This record gives sequence, structure tokens and C-alpha cells, in this order.
Amino acid sequence: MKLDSPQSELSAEPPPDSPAELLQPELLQQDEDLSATTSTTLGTTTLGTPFSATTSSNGLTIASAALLNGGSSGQAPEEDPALAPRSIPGLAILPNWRLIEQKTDALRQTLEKHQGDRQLILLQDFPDPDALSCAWAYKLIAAQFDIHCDILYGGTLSHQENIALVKLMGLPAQRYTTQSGKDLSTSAKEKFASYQGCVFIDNQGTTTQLLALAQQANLPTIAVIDHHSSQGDLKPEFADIRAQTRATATIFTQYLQAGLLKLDNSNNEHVKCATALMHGLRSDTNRLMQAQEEDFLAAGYLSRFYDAQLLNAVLQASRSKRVMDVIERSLRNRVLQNNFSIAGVGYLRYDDRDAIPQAADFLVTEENVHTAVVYGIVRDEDEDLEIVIGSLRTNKLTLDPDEFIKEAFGQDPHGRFFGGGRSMAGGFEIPMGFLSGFNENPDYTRIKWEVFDMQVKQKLSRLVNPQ
Ligand SMILES: [Mn+2]
Repeated sequence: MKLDSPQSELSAEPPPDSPAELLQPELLQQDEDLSATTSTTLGTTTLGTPFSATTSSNGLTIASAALLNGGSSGQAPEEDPALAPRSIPGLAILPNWRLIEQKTDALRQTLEKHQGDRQLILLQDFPDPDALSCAWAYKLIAAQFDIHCDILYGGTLSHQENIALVKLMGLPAQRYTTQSGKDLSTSAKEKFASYQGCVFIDNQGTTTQLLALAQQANLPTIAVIDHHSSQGDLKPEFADIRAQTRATATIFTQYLQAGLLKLDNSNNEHVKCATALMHGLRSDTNRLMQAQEEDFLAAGYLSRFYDAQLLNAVLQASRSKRVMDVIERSLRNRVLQNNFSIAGVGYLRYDDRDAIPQAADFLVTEENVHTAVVYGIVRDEDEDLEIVIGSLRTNKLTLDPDEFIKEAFGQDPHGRFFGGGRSMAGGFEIPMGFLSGFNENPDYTRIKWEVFDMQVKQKLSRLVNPQ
């Protein structure tokens, strides 16, 4: 398995399953942890202010001047009508409405050019609600251009909310696995070759093992739409990468508002997609607590269409017994020291990996604890692979999870950090290399865990007990 989405903890984001925690704006509850790793090493980039380039002589930006004039009405110095928001009056109060309009137009043109195509939407290996909902929105938008899309991810849906999202809503995403993702079998080749292009949503190819397959099949990258820091490797026909935006769902909602798809309350699929987008948006903004104005505007727009009961049903999804067992182990094994709570949970199955961030979410709620770190050895039985995966959660304002994780675990021989973080959350993934793999001898298995457990604790202790 590989690192996933650079979204969550590591950087700033969050939702459920993606180990993406690193880059994005996140939300703590799910599993995004690792993705951050990837992103962190990549630096930041992104969208600058859309209109800062157009400063007018009086010092006001043209966009703000248009706003002051009501964007339309005013008499005064005639504004070029082309500068007023055309299709998105509801978004005119946003400083970046011109960017939104430009991107919407450019995406429309790209889709027009590919009418009749079949496209693959590739998500991070552990897709979160933001990714899943936006992929669905793209699929619905593209269908209007007679483009058929299939949504694929290479890992697993691990958080119960994500499983509920897909099942309860009938969200059309499919898992696609290949033997270790390296070689493209004939059937995989045929499958990928039956598409004319691929699209990356809520990721930039660095957190999906399916990128390699798309490249081997020479599939052109049609679009990249994401809110993680730019990772710049793909050369898409259309790119909309906004690292300042909290959720890709906000970007997609803006496309809808700008007219790319007219939502209809009587269309069941539209209502479900709006509900999924609301979930993605909430999930990447820590239930809107880290939302910015544009996210609230997007949520306001979605509120006209979404199904609150359905969203509630997704959020009420219960945890599996195995996840509960991991949380129980974390509780039993935790070591409290200097307001840190540190717990190794031993071995767990790949499908249950999301139990780790959930356990960390739980441990950090204890009195006198400001930071929780939970880790375990995750086994991918299909590939006979093992990897140490961990999550950090903190309420301590002065603790930067990104710095903490990087400082604690350092880098691999290629200079890549084992993890990273964003606000309040971090994650790490440490490959076990030569020691990876199942062994039938229970003593061996126990000793192996003890060694890794001690090693992780030792790395953490330097930071927990600074001299
Ligand atoms: Mn996201």
C-alpha cells in the first residue's frame, strides 16, 4: 500500500478515510493521515488571488470596484459589464468570483471538447467524503456532455461513514485492485485502454496507486481538481487547484452554482449528490468549524437541495466490532506522560486501518490529555505487506502536528518524511521493509510488534520529555 492522500492530517484536511490528512484542511475524524507526507515535501503553490493582477489606477482592484458598484446597477463610471459576474450572482460577494467564472468556463470547454468520451475518475486510495462526493458531481456534470465516467479507487473504504456514504446513497464508486499495482495485466490494460482520459479529483495522482496504471495505458489527463498544495506532476488539459480552499466540495458546489449543472429537487440523484457534497464539505472543514466564507456559501446553496435525514443516517453509521476492539486496545495500552496519551494497538487488518485515527480522536478527549498518538502494524493480507501506521490528534494550540511528526520520525533514505500534519491532526506511515510479512510463529510475531512498539515510543519520547 502506499501513502495516500495528502490531504488529511498532514496537511490540513480531513475526512474519513484518507490518509490524506496531511495536506488538506481536514477533519479529524477519519483517517486521513498520511497523505500529508507526500505533500509536505512538495511545497506549496497554488492559486493566487485571481484578480490581484488587475489593479486599476485608483488602487482598487477591478473586481472590488465592480462590487462596490453593485456589480451592475450603479451609474457612476461605467463598469465593463464583462467584469460583472454573469452566471453566479450568489457568489458575487466572494473576492475570487472571477476565478470561479473562468474556471467554470474552461471546464465547460474542456468537457465540450470531449463529448462522447469515456473517462476514468481516479481517487486517492482511501477516498474520503470530499473526494467521493466530488467525483459523483463530476460524473453528473460530464453526463450532460455525453461523457461517461467511472469512479475508481485502488485501496479501500475504511471509515464506517464512508462505507455508509457509498451504500446508503448508491454512490457509484468502485474499488479497483491489481496485484500490487505494478504490472498491468492484459485485462487491466484492456480496461484502462477503453477510456479516452482520466480525471483526478481531490488528489493529484500522488496518493493513488492507479496513476501508474493510467500512465501505462497512456491515458491523457483531462482534469485535475483539488485543494491540496500543487504537486505539479500531471499536465492536465484543465486544472483547478486551490490550496486555500478547504474542500474540493466547495469548488464543485461553485461549479454547480455557476451553471455547470442545474440541480433539481425532484431528481433523486441530484438530491443525493447534494447531500454527499454537504457531507464532504462538513467533513473537510471539521463540521464547518474551520469553514471559510466560501464554504458557508456553498453549504447554504446545497441546503436547498440536500436531504438532512439521509446525511444524518450516514453520520450515524456504526463502527464495526473490530474497530471497537482497536479502540478498546488503545484505551487499555495507552501510556500517559506529560499530557500525552500514547498507545500502540498491535496488528490490525488493512480494512480496519481507519480505527487508528478514530482511536486517537477518542484518546484525546481524556481529562488532562492534550495530545494522543495511536499506532499499529497494518497488514495487507492480499499483498503480504505490513506497515506501521499512526495518527496524532492534539488540542494544544502550540503543538504543530506537522512539525511534531517530522521531527519525531524524520525522513526515509530518499528524503521523504514518514508523515506530517495540518491543524490539530497528523499521521505517519513507516514501511517495515525486510521485516514485513506474516510469520506463523506467534512468538516471532509478538517480538516483532514489541520491537516496533518500543522504537516508536523511543522516537516520541524525545519530544514528549524534552530535556
Ligand atoms: Mn478534500
